[in-house]
Amino acid sequence: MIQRRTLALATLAALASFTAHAAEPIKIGFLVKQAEEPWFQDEWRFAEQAAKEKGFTLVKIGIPNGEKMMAAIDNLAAQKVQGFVICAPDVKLGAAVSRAAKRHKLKVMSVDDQLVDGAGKPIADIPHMGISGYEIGKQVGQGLAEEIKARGWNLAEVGALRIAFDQLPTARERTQGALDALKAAGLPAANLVDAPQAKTDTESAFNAANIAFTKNAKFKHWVAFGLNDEAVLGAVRAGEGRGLKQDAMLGIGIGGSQTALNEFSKPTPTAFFGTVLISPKRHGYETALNVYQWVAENKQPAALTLTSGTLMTRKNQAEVRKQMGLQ
Ligand code: FCA
Repeated sequence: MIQRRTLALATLAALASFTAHAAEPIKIGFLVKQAEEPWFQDEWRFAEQAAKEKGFTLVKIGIPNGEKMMAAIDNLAAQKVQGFVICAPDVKLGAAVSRAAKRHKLKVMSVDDQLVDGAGKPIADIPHMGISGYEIGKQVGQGLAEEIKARGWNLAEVGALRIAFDQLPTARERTQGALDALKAAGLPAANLVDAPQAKTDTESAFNAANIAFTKNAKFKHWVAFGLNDEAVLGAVRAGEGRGLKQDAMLGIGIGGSQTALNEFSKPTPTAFFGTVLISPKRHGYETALNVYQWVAENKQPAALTLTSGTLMTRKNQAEVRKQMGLQ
C-alpha cells in the first residue's frame, strides 16, 4: 500500500515536472544600441507583434554602451530568456557577445549591424539580418543625382557632404554606394566633403556638418547623405543655420521612420528631400520570430539575410509606406 502510494506520488511529481518544463514560457530578448531612435522603436513595435502572435514574452533593453550591453545579457539570462536579437553599440564587441551567449546558453541573432571578431571578420555562427548597404546607398545617390538634374544644378558647383561613420561597416557601404552613384552621374571626385560624426545621431551629424560647411564655403549647392535619416537631418539643420534652404541643398536619408515622416509633414518642404525606406517590420518582426523558432522548434535562422529599400519622398510617402506594409 505504502509502496503504491509512493509510486503514485513519484508519477505525479514526474508528471508535474514534465508539465512545468513543457509549459516553460518562451522569452526572447531584443537589445538595441539606440532605443530613442525611431527606427529602433519601430523594430521593437514589430517584434512585439511577433510576440503577441506567437505567445512569447519580449524583453526589450536599450544598450548604449558595452558595459550596459554585458549587463543586459546577464539580465536576460537571470530572467530565463532563451534567446535574443541584438544591435550592438559597437560591432567589435562581437566576440564578447558570442562568449556571453554561449556562457548563458542563449541563442543569439544580430540585426542591422553585423558583429565582427577581433580581426574585423563577421562572426559566422551568429545569424544576421541587415540591409543591403551598398545597393541602398546607390539608391540614395541616384535619387540625389536625379533631383540635381531636375533642378538644373551644375554638378561642378555641387558639394557632396558625406556624413561619415566609417567604423561601422554598414555605414561605410551605404555612403560608398551613394558616392559611387553621384560620381557615375558626373559629380567631380574633388567635390566630396567628408564629415565624420562621433555618434550616429542627429546632434553628432549637425556638429560634423557645421565644421564641414565652415571649411568648404565655395560650393553653391549641396547634397547630403549618410548612414541614416538622423545623419541627413543633422546636415539639413546645419545647412539651415547657414541660410542653405531647400533651394540650395538636398538630402536623402535611409530609414523612413518618424524622423523622416516629421520632416515630410512640415508645411514648407525642407532640404530633407527623401529617404530610402527600409523595413522595420522585417527587421523587428522576422528576427524576433526567427529566434523564437530557433528556441521553440530548433529551426536555425538563415546565416545572412539582406533586405532592400525603396526611395520615398514627400510626394509618394503614403503609397510607398503602404506597399511596405507600414501605415
Ligand atoms: C544602423 C543604423 C540605424 C539603422 C539601421 C538599419 O544600425 O545606425 O540608424 O539605419 O542600421
